[in-house]
Amino acid sequence: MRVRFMDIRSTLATVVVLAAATSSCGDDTEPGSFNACATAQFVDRTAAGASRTIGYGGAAGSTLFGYSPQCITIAAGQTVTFTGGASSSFGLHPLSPGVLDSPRAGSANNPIPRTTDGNTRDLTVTFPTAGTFPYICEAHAAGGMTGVVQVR
Ligand SMILES: [Cu+2]
Repeated sequence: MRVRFMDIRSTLATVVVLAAATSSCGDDTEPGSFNACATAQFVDRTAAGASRTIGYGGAAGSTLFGYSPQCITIAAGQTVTFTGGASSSFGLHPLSPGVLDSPRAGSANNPIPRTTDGNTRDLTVTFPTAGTFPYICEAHAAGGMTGVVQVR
C-alpha cells in the first residue's frame, strides 16, 4: 500500500485537490447532492438584509460557465435575482427550471421561468412557497452549470 509512504503534506494536498475538484465540477454523485448542491453547500440568505443575487456568466463572483452562489437558501416570499456578466445574457445561458432533461424535477410549481432572451441579462423571481427548486443553464448544465434555490 503506497499510502503508508506518503507524508502528511502530500496527503493533505490530495484531499484539498479532490475537494476543489468536487465543488468546481458539481459532482452529483456526492451523497445527498441534488443538481450539484449538497446540503453543506447551501448559503443561507434568509436574513432580511441578505443578498439574494445569483450571478452567472462572470457576474457577482460566478465563473463564465457557472452560478454564484450556486446553492442558496431563502425564505418563502423572498425573491432571487439572476444577474449576468457584462457580455452575458439568457441567450448565452438559457435558464430553465428543473434538472437536465427533467424540467419538472424538484418541488411542484417551480417559479423559475424558462428564460432564453438574448436581450435580457437580469431576472427577478419570487418564491411564494417552501420547496426545493432546481435550475439549470440549458447550454452548460452538462458541464455543471446547475443549482438549487431552497425555500424554507
Ligand atoms: Cu451557461
